[in-house]
Amino acid sequence: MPNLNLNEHPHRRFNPLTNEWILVSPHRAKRPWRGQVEPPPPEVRPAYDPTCYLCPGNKRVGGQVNPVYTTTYVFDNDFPALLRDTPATELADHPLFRAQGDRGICRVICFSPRHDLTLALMETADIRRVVDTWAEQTLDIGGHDFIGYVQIFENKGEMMGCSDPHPHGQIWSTTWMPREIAKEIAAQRDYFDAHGVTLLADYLAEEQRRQERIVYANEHWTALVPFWATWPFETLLVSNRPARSLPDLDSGERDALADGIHHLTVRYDNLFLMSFPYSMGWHQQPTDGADYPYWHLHAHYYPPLLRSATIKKFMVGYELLATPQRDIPAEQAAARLRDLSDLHYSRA
Ligand code: H2U
Ligand code: ZN
Repeated sequence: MPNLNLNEHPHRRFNPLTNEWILVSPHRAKRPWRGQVEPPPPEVRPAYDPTCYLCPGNKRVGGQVNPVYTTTYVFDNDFPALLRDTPATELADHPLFRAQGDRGICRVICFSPRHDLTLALMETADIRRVVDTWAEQTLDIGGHDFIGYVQIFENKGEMMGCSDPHPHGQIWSTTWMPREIAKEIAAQRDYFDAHGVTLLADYLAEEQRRQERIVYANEHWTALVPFWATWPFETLLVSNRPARSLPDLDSGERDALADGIHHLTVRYDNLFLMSFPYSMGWHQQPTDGADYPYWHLHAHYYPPLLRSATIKKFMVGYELLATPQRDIPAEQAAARLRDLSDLHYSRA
């Protein structure tokens, strides 16, 4: 038997953060593919849009009016997925029909007053304001006794279901640990118990040694395509120090994070010469008051595009029914992102 070649042979890779396997089929990346697709014409947006419900001074769908804000602005979601005062009672009259009332706080964060910007186009000093707001909101929402986990995220682009191009993100928080967090708690705890260091600290050290999947790094942050990436251009943004949460970060680490977000999102836009869609979000230690020495702060970026501005990776039959699958190996995706310019294509 010849040795396994990860660039040629179908194989599976293990995701140690979730304890799940994914299927990689590198030989299929060579399969025929018709034609080059032209990037869509650049979307020109005004700095202020009178019909946008997130622009400063405008009326939201729920009837509230935004202040004439000049920096990052947060408001309570007018259509929250969770409410603060739901009865917490459990319906457990049959083990196969369980339900539990849940409570939470949901907010919307406008990254900038400018309707026409995205994180990729914002000044690094303004991205730093977003980082500070994420940290403040984690403390504020997580400070409520009934909140166990604060999930910060951004849906970007129509393809990811984003409802308004005005740059914004969201926060949903719950009393309980959501599914992905529960998986990462178990995996990071078991690793820390066995090795005495965080799983991501050991992983980062090994990625720094191998230099195959790192897209961008600065003094405090590393952006890489994880060995076990599922989406074609998925990345993980990890703090070099095992900080547990955004509020833990000192000023230098926050500036470096803003720099990391800038460089990663510019490269994403430069990949297919478009405002690159993705869902991203932070995984930080829960806020239920327990101790999480094993938690290592990181963000996941999940972009849906595969080959061009319009051709996306479908997570369909096999992925839904069996296990996620990808074609281009993580190393090739990382090399493509790494080799892109640091200068946004619209400014080049
Ligand atoms: P997206 O990030 O997926 O675009 O969602 C925007 C959120 O903004 C969505 O949760 C909220 C919606 O409930 N929203 C308001 O709170 N007020 C509004 O006037 C419109 C949208
Ligand atoms: Zn707007």
